[in-house]
Amino acid sequence: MRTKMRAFQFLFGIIFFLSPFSGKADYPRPWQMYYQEPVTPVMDHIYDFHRTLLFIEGSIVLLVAALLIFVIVRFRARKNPAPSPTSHNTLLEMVWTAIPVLVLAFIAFPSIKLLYMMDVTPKAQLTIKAIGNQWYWTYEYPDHNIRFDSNMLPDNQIKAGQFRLLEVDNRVVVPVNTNVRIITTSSDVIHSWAVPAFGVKRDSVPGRLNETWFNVRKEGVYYGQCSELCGVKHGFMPIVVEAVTQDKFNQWLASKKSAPQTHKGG
Ligand SMILES: [Cu+2]
Repeated sequence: MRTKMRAFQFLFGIIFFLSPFSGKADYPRPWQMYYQEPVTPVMDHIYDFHRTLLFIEGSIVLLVAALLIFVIVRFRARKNPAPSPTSHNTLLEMVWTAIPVLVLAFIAFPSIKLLYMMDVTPKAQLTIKAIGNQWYWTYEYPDHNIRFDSNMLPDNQIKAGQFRLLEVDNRVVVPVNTNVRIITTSSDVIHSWAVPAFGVKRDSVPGRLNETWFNVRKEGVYYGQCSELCGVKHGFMPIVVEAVTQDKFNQWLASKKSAPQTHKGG
C-alpha cells in the first residue's frame, strides 16, 4: 500500500513539474515552457484554470491507463482460455456515461465564468485604440488626443537589453492598477493584438471594433506579437506595453502631447 501511494505521488509530481510553475517571465526566454508570469486578474484566472484542467486530465490519463493495464494482465488469454460471453451491463454503462458528463459540467462552470470575465470590461479608466496595419500598429489615446505608430526596431538599432524582433520604436505606455480598455480594429487585413502576460488576445478586424481589457498590477515591460497570420511580415509587428506609475504616465502623456504627432497608418 505504501509503495502504491509513493508511485501515485511520483506520477502527480511529474504532472505538476510540467505545469506552469516552471516558466515565469514577462517575455519569452530560451527553452521556456508554459506561461509568462501573470500580471493581470484575467491571466491569474487563466493560469489557475489551466492548472485545474491539467490535474483533472492527468487523473483521467492515470485512471484509464491503470484500468487498461489491469484488464490486459487480469484477462490475458493464457489465464482465461474461455472468455466470458458478457456483452452488456446496464449499470456499468450508465456509470461510464454519467461520470464524463459530470466531469465536463464541473469544467464548464469555471470555463464560462472565465470567458465572461475576459469579455466584459469593468469600468474603464483609460481607453486605447490599437489599429493593425501591414505591418505595424497605430495607437490612439482618444481621451488625450495622442496618436502614434509603433514599428519594430530593425536589428541594427537594437540596444543592449532589448529583444530582437520584439522591441518597437514607440511603446504603449499604461499606468499600473488601472482598468485599461483596448479597442482594436485594422486598416487592411485581420491582425490580432495579444500580450501573453496579460491574458489578452483580440482579433483586429477591418471595419469592426473589438474590445478587451487588462489591469496590470506590476510595473514592467511586457511583450506580445501580432497573433493572426496577416502577410509576409506578420512576424515583424510586435507589441510592447510599458506599465508605469500614474506619475510617470502623466509625464509620458505630457511629453507625447508636446511632441509632433507623426503617423502614417490607420
Ligand atoms: Cu498582423
